[in-house]
Amino acid sequence: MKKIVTEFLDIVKERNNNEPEFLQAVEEVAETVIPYIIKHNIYYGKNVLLRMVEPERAVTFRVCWVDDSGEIQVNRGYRIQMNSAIGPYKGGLRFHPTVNMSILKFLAFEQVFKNSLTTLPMGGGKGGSDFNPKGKSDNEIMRFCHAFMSELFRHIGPNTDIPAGDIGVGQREIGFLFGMYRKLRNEFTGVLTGKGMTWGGSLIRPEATGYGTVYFAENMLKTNSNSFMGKNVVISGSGNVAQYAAEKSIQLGAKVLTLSDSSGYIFDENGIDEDKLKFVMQLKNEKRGRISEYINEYPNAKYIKGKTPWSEKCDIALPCATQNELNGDDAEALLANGCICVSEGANMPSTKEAIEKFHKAKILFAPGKASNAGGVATSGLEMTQNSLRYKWTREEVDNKLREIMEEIHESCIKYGKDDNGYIDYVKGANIAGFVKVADAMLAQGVV
Ligand code: NDP
Ligand code: 2IT
Repeated sequence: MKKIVTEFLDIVKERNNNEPEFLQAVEEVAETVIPYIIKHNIYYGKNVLLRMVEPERAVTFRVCWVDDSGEIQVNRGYRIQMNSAIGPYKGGLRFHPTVNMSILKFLAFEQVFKNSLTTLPMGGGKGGSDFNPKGKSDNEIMRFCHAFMSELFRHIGPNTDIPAGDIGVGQREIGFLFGMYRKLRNEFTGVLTGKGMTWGGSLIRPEATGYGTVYFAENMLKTNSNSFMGKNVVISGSGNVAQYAAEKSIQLGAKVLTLSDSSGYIFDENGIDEDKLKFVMQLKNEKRGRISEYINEYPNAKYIKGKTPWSEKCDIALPCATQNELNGDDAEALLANGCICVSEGANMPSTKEAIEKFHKAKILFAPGKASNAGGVATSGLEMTQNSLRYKWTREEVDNKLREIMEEIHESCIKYGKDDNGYIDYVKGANIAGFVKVADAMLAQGVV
């Protein structure tokens, strides 16, 4: 078995040897899915996984724009169209200086499995740019987004590829991107999700990833007759996902102790309550400030510069910032402090070593492709509402989101429960995600 996995990974490595994040994502999937393929004749010998690691299409393009001082800036734009066997490509756009092929291919690959898990008909894709939105004026953001869409528009469409937000892309950016698409195509369609509420957006989409991550964790805790009530929660990040993971944790009776950004984290031993979270949302979303400014408003809290929050004592950890932000040592610290549940809001935030330690300690661990799927699932609900030219209420969308998170949890149990009763959510999510896409690919032949 090990030999077949190694041989497969050697082929992928040879083709993509300068793409470490992509290889990391593929390795995790291969180790859990190949043993399943070997046991199931319909998939064996068809090179299905080998087909799935090759993007159906990958575009890169030049993005030129003029900054506020009149200087011409050049960035690189990307869209990876990974797999469309079960629906049009769907996945976010990331604007961050670290964006490259490896990062976007790992995200697009994860997205294929995640979207399959949502139960909705969406293929997988991802895109973005090495553009750094930090410190840019609203006008610069607008000019960049317009320039980016003036090329991207020819590759996407409501039945082809439907981008959304990710790191550095929120409702402001989606607005500018949508405006240029609408102008160039002379069409008002649901080509992007995460839109504003007055122009086709869905209620609960802004909250969905963070809420979903907590709903998934609540489902995991339920398998041990446990819940969020009275628990201490440590969260990383302070962007879209972290903010709403914090909000839902508080609503379920937990105490949120930390939030962070790439410069450091804040620790509030009295808990970040609803009022304090409102302050954070204003600070991050309107003033576009740094999390360190929290202690100016709440001087009893501490700011720990240059560190991640994983050494703080907690029951539940929700990594909601970025890939590989939680390593083996961090996992050990969490376990030593009695952490019983880790639910990933970010994509691939835990390293391979960290996941191995969580599994060895048999704690509840959910990989992002299962636990953060609420965001894209609600994007799917936004697409449905756009097609119906209709709008569901908050309660309707929230109920559907809860149901979807519960179904994803069930799928993970179906394929991930070991003989001794431990639920390996990584294995469960990978196999459940794979089966649906593989079945569609086999039905459609070699294309
Ligand atoms: P935002 O841009 O809103 O927030 C990102 C947060 O993560 C910020 O606090 C940012 O801090 C921090 N961060 C970013 N890069 C790094 C880094 N290299 N090291 C440490 N901290 C970092 O993004 P989102 O909240 O939307 O996304 C967070 C994660 O969730 C990502 O992994 C994304 O792929 C994933 N995700 C997002 C979904 C969505 O719907 N938005 C859906 C599913 C997953 P700073 O300001 O210092 O950069
Ligand atoms: O990683 C993700 O699932 C997202 N950034 C959201 C994608 C989407 O299409 O809503």
